Amino acid sequence: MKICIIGQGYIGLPTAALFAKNGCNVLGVDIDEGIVNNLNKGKIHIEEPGIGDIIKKAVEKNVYHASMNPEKSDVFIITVPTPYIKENYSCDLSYVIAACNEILDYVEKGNTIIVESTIAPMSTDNIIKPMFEDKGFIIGEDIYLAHCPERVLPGQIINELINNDRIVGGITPLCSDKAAEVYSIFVKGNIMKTEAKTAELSKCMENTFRDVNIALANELAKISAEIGVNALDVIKLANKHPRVNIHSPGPGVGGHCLAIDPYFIYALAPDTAKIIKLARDTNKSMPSFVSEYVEKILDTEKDAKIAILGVSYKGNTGDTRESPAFEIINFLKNKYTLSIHDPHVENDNFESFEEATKDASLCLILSDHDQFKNLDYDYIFKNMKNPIIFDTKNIIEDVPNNITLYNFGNLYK
Ligand code: SAJ
Repeated sequence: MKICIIGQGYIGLPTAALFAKNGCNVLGVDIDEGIVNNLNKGKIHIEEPGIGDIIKKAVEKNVYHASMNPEKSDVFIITVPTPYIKENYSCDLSYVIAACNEILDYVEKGNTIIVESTIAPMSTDNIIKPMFEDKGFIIGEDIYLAHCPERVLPGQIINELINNDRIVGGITPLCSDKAAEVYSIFVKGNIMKTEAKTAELSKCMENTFRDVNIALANELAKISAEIGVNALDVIKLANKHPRVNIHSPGPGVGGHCLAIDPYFIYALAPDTAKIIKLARDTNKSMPSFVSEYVEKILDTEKDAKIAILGVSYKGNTGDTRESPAFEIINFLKNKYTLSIHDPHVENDNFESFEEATKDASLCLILSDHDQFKNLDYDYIFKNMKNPIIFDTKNIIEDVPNNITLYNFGNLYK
């Protein structure tokens, strides 16, 4: 089976890798020439365990190659980004539409077309389906169209692509059957067939569920700071209830999914989606909440140096999309000297851990990288001007007596 995957990013590339590993001939299409050239040499551009080896072997065996243009294939899968439009919060389908236009000349009778990108409910029915109908195809008879959202967690993509249950939302039942056949090539989880619009809303709601729950945890952190209670203890204790699972407060919600997908629902029903919007607003307020506490912690020390530890939104990855760290940096950069260190993100302006912490009055942890979980406290004590740590990711349990630790458990101090 020949599979053409448009978009070789965080989802498209691992998906391509698994199809290539499981007997398919895969063409990975991307608009970035540098990425395409590197992929054809077996070099990947994302930090994700397991993918590099599979792609390298697939290139050697000639079952994977990358290109800037699609080719005739049995299956086309679209995995391009879907940002939101800032003015009205609606789903920006421009990359998906461009990808559909790109493949239109290559689609033939019998082909299956799958959109994996997260899209607002009704997008497949109202916008994507007509594009193929205008070309003369009858959906469900000539070609098969489905929305099949991915549900994988970066850092564990290979395992989750194989083992997670998969939603397959066809325009017709036959479209669902055809898409399910495609995923059965490597998916070991259940493949659940439904309508496209149900698949679309399910995916958006999964991420909204998490965003709303994180907002609740963030609200708890703010309430606790206000009334003088340890929020982290509250979470630990409340979560001993068998049906309670309060999430973790943090510096804000990053990534290309949780920080965006809830808006797709809000844009469709703004008067009704009240909790969804409030949760977004609460999570978006966390960078300023954290920055205000930094000012309180540093009190009178106006030109202090702060070591920013981590800018990626997710621990142990270099993924900085929608990371709240940048907003915090923007808040603080005019008042303090900032020195940024992130072992997973390449940036000429970033510094080593040693340089960043030298003479700093505060270590501000904004990413939950393993490197920050067990810091060398003796070194920090000697290297910093004032050995104070503000851990916004709840990753440090305890510190020696000569170090001051702030987290969401003691902001009222
Ligand atoms: N976060 C908190 N508190 C928490 C949990 C997370 O503040 O208790 C923050 C993280 O620090 C991060 C953000 O939320 O900034 C999002 O991180 P995440 O690890 O929860 O999720 P993503 O965005 O990397 O991946 C999500 C996943 N969806 C769900 O867990 C419902 C993933 O399964 C989806 O495939 C992915 O979105 C996607 O592509 O939609």
